[in-house]
Amino acid sequence: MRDTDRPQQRSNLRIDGATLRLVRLPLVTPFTIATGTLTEKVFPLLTLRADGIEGHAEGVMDPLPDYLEETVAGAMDFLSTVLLPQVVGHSFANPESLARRLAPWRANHMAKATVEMAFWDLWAKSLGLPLQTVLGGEGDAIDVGVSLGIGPVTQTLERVGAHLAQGYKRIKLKVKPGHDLALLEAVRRDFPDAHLTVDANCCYTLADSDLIRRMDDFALDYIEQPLAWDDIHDHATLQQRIRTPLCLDECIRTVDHARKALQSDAARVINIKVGRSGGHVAARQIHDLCQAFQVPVWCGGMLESGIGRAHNIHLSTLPNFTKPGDTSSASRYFTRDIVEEKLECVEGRMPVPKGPGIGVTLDLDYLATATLSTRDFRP
Ligand code: OSB
Ligand code: MG
Repeated sequence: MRDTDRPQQRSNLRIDGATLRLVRLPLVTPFTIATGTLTEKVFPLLTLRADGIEGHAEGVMDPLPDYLEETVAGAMDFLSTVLLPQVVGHSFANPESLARRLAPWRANHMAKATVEMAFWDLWAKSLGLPLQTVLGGEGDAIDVGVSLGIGPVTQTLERVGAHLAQGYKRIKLKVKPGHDLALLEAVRRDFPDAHLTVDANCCYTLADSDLIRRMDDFALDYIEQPLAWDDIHDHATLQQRIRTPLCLDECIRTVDHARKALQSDAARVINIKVGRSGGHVAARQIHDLCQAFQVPVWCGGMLESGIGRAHNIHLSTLPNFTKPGDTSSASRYFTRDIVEEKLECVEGRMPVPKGPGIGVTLDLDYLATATLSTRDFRP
């Protein structure tokens, strides 16, 4: 076929402006995991513009490098001085070409994801299609569970019961040394049939193998990220010592991490977080690779506002997201969200926001009260 015979292609999208905000939202309930307690959610919120259309995304890094190595302050600087000048004023045919522009820099997957995801929203809107459609997903709603932070066992029992009664399809319990087997015994005794998992956020080592093996007695769907954030090899060793499937979270920041985990049997389930993995291009590649290995995936969360939550929901409609994700009702996290649409579950199912792109719109009045700083970028 000669070039001139090809059907007319829509021209590239030229990013003609960007706004980077730093936003702070108080959390309804403090969230405690093995590495510490969060009482508020502070995050970069990025808007990219083209032809009068806006695309949005948020960064999932924490103020301190206690989940992974990226930080809010570091990301704000990297976005402002390096990433945004590289895309504002430039044209991209599709999200893949934008992702290639960001690829040369090492790591910083969360900061890169912020830009890449905002472009996906922009691009889907320019095509008049929902994000899920351009990603290759389908369906009106997704299955979800909840992630319960560390707290007194009696309080956790109440929270498990309340969330099961609301229809959530899986309960994930945060654990840490000294807050593990007794908690599991109590929860399993009261809820013999619940889909239960634990998430250790990297707080054990191979020296704890015997303790972790005792978790086999509680019929857990999987054990999430028990060992170090950067140690796929030790997880493979641990999987040989236990029956319960391992699920990796922190370890999976790139497609290559996923490949190595799958090839070495270090993960029989993978938690995909688009905001942790450089964006939707990589998240979808991880999804596809897991599918080839017949390894199920689910969509994790980082206590996102409605912007990141909407991205997660759309991604979760891809076919290999066969386990319930962490994308639960926004009202569990915030008394008021920064988007107009209510992202609330019905019987353990989260509806997919309708309309082009991510399908949610900023509540600019409330956002103004939650914004700590704003910076505009022009070509
Ligand atoms: O490990 O999945 C995790 C929250 C913050 C940082 C890490 C994790 C989590 C969660 C909560 O488990 C997920 C959510 O409810 O958004
Ligand atoms: Mg986790």
